[in-house]
Amino acid sequence: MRMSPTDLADLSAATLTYLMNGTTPAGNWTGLFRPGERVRLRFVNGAGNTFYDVRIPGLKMTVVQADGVDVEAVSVDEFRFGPGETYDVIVEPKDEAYTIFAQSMDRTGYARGTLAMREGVSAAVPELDPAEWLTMADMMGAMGGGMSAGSMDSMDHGAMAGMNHGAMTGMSQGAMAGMDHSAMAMDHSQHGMAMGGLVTASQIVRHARTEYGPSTDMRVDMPRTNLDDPGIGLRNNGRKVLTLADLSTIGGPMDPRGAEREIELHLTGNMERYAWSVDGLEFGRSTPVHFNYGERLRVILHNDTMMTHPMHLHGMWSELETADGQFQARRHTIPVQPAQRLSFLVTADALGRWAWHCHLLFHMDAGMFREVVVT
Ligand SMILES: [Cu+2]
Repeated sequence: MRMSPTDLADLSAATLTYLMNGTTPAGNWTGLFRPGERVRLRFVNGAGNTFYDVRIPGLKMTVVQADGVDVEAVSVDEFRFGPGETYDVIVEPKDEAYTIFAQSMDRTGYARGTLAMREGVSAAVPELDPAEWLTMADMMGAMGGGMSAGSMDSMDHGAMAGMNHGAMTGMSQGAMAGMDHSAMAMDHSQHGMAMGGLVTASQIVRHARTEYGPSTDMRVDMPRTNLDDPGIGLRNNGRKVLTLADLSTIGGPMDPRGAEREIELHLTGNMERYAWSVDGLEFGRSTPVHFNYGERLRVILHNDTMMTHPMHLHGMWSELETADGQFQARRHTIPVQPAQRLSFLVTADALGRWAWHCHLLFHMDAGMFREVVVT
């Protein structure tokens, strides 16, 4: 947990200018529509390293495709997407102009354009939402969803020496209700509270270097498995925000077979070193993952970090399922949230060597990348 709860993105607007179709917010890219038209907008996150939260104030967006695959229509006010992800939405504009607003996940800036009946008109541009700090659920998974402030009093304050109590005020109080005291038993001999000021807990075990190596500084032993969390900064904003649980690919899975085999991989990192890896191994130290040609397999991704990683498997579809194995959606890029564990089925129908990586390119470049070989 050696990570700041405000560490929401690798790069901010201090470094980046956010663009829509290559145009700055001031440049105001404008798409035209005729009165009465229904308009299909294809949003492609072509950023190198930025998650965007997209909305068009005044318009409902009906999501009809994810990653180019038809889904059951779902009406939302907003969606979050990471590099590589694609959403198609249908809107029915009635006013003269609407702002297409895509704020970065860390709330330091935005890309912006206009949907208008004619050139030269624009609508109000919203303020950036306040940045929310990562919560217990983001950092500790399932157990993080159950802490109460009162329970904090019963903890050994000695173990909390050095903790920045001010940091607690930034945490979600809702997320702290109903903590299981038994689960909170802390191994005081192991946890040093060296990080930026939040409580530690039993299910985050910092493994010895001999076990996980210098590329991994934390592990989540009780991950979240629900798919209906819109993510940090979007949970209680009064808008209907798309989640993975809302996606249902029309026609169901491409292959009716259940999984014949399972592969589990952990998404790992070390925030102090800025290291990103899979199972604690950067690409350069890893060996390929092997799929048997023609097999149907379940891939389990377990995020041991506090960032969301849009995981992109080349060559074959990733068919996302719920925690109890119900088919959800066919994707080529699946965002895995902090402390989340999810799974998808793959039919290994493409012989050869394929890339599989986090689509945040700084993470990919640092080593959160594996080769898949299908033979
Ligand atoms: Cu990543």
